[in-house]
Amino acid sequence: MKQTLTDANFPRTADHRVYHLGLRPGEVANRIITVGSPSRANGIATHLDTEPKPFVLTSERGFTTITGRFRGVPVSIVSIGMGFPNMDFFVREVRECISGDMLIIRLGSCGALVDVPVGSVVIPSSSVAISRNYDFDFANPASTAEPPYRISKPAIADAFLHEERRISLTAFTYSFYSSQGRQTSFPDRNTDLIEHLREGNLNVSTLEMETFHLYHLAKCWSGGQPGRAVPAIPLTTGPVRPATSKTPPVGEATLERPLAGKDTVIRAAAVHLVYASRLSQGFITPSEVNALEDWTGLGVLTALANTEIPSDKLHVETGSVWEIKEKI
Ligand code: R1P
Repeated sequence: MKQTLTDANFPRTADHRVYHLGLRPGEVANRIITVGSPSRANGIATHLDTEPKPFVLTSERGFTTITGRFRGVPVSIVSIGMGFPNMDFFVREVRECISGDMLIIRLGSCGALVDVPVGSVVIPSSSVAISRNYDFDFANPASTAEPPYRISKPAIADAFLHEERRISLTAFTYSFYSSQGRQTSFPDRNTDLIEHLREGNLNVSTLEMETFHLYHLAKCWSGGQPGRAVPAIPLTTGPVRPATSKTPPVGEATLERPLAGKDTVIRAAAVHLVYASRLSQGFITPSEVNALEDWTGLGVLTALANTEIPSDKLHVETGSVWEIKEKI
């Protein structure tokens, strides 16, 4: 930690940078692709416009944000690492840096439980969470009536990306190993987990580690519908209150404005790249990864750019890193 933080409730630096992503208002756009690895983020960023030069920030905690324009539309690409805690940091901290609506698409890798070749693309319309049950005694399974794993109700994607014919269910897991049914040296009591997930009433198609939490938080923000008033947050230093359109540039003068804005939504969807087949045990090759990430990255950028956000639900451009300044 290099800079002094204020406010234990929602830590930020004096210049309004959030604690873990290191961003401040004006550095992250309303439309966002989130990925797991910096190399995927950098590859997608090659499709951004050259003007203005994309802004790049890697935080001390390893989150990388690249913000620029795609065919003139402001977008950010954020690499968050792995797992739901990092998804939680990302959604909550970015929410405090953006006024208006947020469109988020996760472009992530997964393992497939359905019979598709590696390199396939799956668009999940919903996701269930599989969690390790800490009340189960893994060392002495006979001593408890608890199940070793718990499966939640589904969380639903926003309809802006998926289409009816592409409906599939993904399972989000807390571990790459135990709750994805992988066999390691630990007594994880998971040998029948994959079969259970493939059964008719669940019919899970992919396994990964972030989508459920993204869908769940997006729904939690607004119930998926406009109309929810943003509550006041009890911060001693006040939340970052970035400006919306027709307001002064981002900075001290904007800090008295409402956080995020009234009646805003977070719309979330995901695109899953099948890196591993849990049926054939096949794994994608590095050259297939490059081609697949490039093709889907361009597709996701295009989908984001083509999805409308009302002009009064866009973050102000003046003072942002995506502002196009006239050359003198
Ligand atoms: C595990 O290898 C990681 O890959 C998948 C999982 O969800 C987990 O984060 O996604 P990413 O490729 O986006 O990181």
